[in-house]
Amino acid sequence: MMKFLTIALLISTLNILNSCNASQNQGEDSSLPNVVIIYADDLGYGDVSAYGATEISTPNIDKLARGGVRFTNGYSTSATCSPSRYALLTGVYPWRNEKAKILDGTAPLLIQTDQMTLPKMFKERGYHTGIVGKWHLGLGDGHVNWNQQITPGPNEVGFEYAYIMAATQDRVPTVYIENGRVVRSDPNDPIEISYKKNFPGEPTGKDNPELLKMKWHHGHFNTVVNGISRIGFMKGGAEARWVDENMADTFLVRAQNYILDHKDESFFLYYALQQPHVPRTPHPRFVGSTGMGPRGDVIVEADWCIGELIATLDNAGVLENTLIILTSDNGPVLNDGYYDDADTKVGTHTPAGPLRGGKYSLFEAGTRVPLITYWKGQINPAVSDAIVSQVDLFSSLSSLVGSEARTGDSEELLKVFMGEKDQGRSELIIEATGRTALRKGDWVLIPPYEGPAISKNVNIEIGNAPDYQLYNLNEDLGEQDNLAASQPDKLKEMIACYEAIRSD
Ligand code: NG6
Ligand code: CA
Repeated sequence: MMKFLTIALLISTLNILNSCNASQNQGEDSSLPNVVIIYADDLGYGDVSAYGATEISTPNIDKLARGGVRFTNGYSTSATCSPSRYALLTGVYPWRNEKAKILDGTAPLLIQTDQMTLPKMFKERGYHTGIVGKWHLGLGDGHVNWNQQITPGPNEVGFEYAYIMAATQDRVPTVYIENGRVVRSDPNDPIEISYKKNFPGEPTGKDNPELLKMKWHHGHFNTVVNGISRIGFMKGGAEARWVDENMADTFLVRAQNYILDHKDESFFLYYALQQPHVPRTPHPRFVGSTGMGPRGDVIVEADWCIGELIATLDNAGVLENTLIILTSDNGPVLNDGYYDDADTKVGTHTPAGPLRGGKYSLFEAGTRVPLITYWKGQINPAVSDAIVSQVDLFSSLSSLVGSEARTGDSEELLKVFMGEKDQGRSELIIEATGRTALRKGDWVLIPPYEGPAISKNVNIEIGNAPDYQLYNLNEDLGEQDNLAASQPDKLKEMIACYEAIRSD
């Protein structure tokens, strides 16, 4: 009897609460949860303690992993940034778009403005949509005037609020852009950008090593900003140039403010962290926190940011109505172009965990990344071995919010992401610097590709070989034993499947 009364009371309270919300939200479906995607840059499968790292501690990511679903077979679509982000936001495999390659800071917008996107889908369902952090999907039409409104960009493909860096931390323009306007721009000190030639009199890493606080190793010898030489040439915008060491805080505060500004409506926030991509520039309060140099320290910094963001959701009273998805755009790299001790101080830490390869690679570590879904009170803690890809978030989140939007490449796997089902995709195409491979069940097929087996600059096995490679991940997670010759039937089956999808 007592129990019945309690339930009855609860129901009537909920009804009252619901009707309050309904009037607040002017008829929108107030039961729709917020969605926050936290997207790290170059964070490897083995870089967080929840995935087995012992030399680095990521308590805030671990909290999400312990309280949510930790995927052991979660994939980005690509082993580099722009293509992975393209797939995340469009639900379309990047190898279908030949322009989906690592983009320069002057590249035009990669997503068509009439294309369906994840933020547009949310918007159609009444959400407010925001992006804070790394964009790297191109801006404008290829002839951007950085001193005027920069368009089209994130605002034109579905984000109502955008506070971004255009490309990467190592590429010009080294400025923040808020809703299409360079922050702190000055008409008396106009910004000019070129990826072809320097502007007369502007210092470069190549000619002015005395200005550098971090030396370049390969690439990265153009314009010097904040003591770090970048890819590409930049002139002007002295006041607008970012201070790398403050970037984590800058983005965090914008993301926190976004949550506070929109906590009373349903919102979708894409929080695209810049860590641990180069140049790695931890804020002084994180310097030395790992003994691994800047790469380890910025992972700890990123983890702290994630903790602060979760605390903001909690304090705003919306944590229990928010699905959080944490993942990375591609696998890890140590030396990606600067002398920052990443390779010399890594010690026994294994950024790729038990996987072979890394960033740029068709081997597993290129695209198999940490992937965690967390929703306090809704998702039960679990470890899932289901195969899921970031390209699936489009159809799955669409299903979550009651939208009909789907794409052919994006599988609706909502129950898998919610930890209610174990069966993910049966197969998936992965991409790395223009090459592709197939994962199907326990098996991986890497077609023959010309070129070096190991990329010399970054010292990573990128997957090139003169013949087909076939691995059984169930028995050989580290992809050491090529079964192409000993398993001809399996090889044939895999090639047929690969070619059928690629020619689709
Ligand atoms: C490469 C850069 C690398 C990094 C990468 C993009 C050189 C030699 N290397 O071209 O440092 O910027 O592009 O990384 O310039 S990503 O994570 O955004 O894809
Ligand atoms: Ca990346």
